[in-house]
Amino acid sequence: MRNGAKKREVFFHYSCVSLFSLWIFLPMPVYAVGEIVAWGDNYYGQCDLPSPNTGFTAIAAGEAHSLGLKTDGSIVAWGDNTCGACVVPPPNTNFTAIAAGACFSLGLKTDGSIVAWGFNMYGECDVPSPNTDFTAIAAGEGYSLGLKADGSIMAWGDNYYGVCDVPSPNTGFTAIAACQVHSLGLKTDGSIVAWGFDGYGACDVPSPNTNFTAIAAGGGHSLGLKGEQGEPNCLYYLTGDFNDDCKVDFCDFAILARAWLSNDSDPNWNPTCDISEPEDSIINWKDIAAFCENWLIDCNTNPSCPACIPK
Ligand SMILES: [Ca+2]
Ligand SMILES: [Ca+2]
Repeated sequence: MRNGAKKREVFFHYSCVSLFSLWIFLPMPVYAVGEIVAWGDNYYGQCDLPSPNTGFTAIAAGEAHSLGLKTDGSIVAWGDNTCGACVVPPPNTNFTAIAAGACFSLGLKTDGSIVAWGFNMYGECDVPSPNTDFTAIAAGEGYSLGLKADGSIMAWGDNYYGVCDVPSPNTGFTAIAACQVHSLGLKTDGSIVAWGFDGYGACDVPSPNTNFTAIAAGGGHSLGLKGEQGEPNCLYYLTGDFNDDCKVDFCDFAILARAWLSNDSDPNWNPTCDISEPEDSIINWKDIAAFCENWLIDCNTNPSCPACIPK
C-alpha cells in the first residue's frame, strides 16, 4: 500500500457515503433549514459542527475534515487540519461550490476559478492554467476534477490509477464525481463515463447507459440517478421524445435546450435533437418547429395517434 493510502482508503469508504446521508437527513423537520448534522468518526473533530450552525447551503466530507458553504459565499472548515485542509485561503468570499479530498479542499468561485488548499504532495492543489470557466468541482483521494463551461473535464493530481486520464472524446460533460480512485462524468446524452481504478467494478456502468441525470462516486462503487420520467424503451418512435419515455414534454424540452444552437462540432451537440427534415447538423428553430408538432403527445395513453409509430 502506498504511503498514507491505506488510511485514506479506509476512511473514504465511509466519508463519501456520509455526505449522501447528510443530504437525506437535512430536510427533516427536527432540524432548521441550513443546519448541518454530522455523525460517525469524530477523532479529529470532524463532527464538531461550527457555531452558529445555520445558513449552510452545501456540504462536503473529506477523509477527516468537513466543509460547509454558507449562503454568504464563505466556507467554514473543521476537523483534521494536519495538512491545512481547514485553512481557507483569503478572501473567503464568493464561493459557489465545495469539494473535499483526502486531506485537501476545493472551492469554486463565482468567477469560475478554483481555489485549492491543503495536502499537495501529488499536485492535487495545482489547478491547471487557465484557471477560468470552471462550472463544477470534485475531489478524489489525491486528485481533483474540474468541469469547464465548454463541457470538458480537467483532471490533476495523483494519477496512479489513471483517474486523471479522462476518456476521449473529452466533450459534452454536464456533471462530475470523484471519491477515492475512480471518476465519473455525466454526458449531455444521459450516459455515464467512468475511469480510474475498477477493482470493484465501479467503472462498469450497467446497460442501458442512458437517461441518467445525476452521478455519485463512492469508495469502490458508483451511483447513477435515472431521469424522473423513467419508463425507458418506449415501444413507439415519437419525434421529439428524446428520453424515450413515450411522451414529448418538459423533460424533452430541457434536453433540447441543452443542445440549443449547437452543431456537430460543439461540446453540447446532441444528434438526437436534430429532428428537422432533413437533418442539418444544427439544433435551431427548424427542430423546435418539429418538436412543437408533437408537444404533449403521449403514446402510452394515445397509441393510435399518427405520431406514434410502432418500433
Ligand atoms: Ca419524452
Ligand atoms: Ca436540425
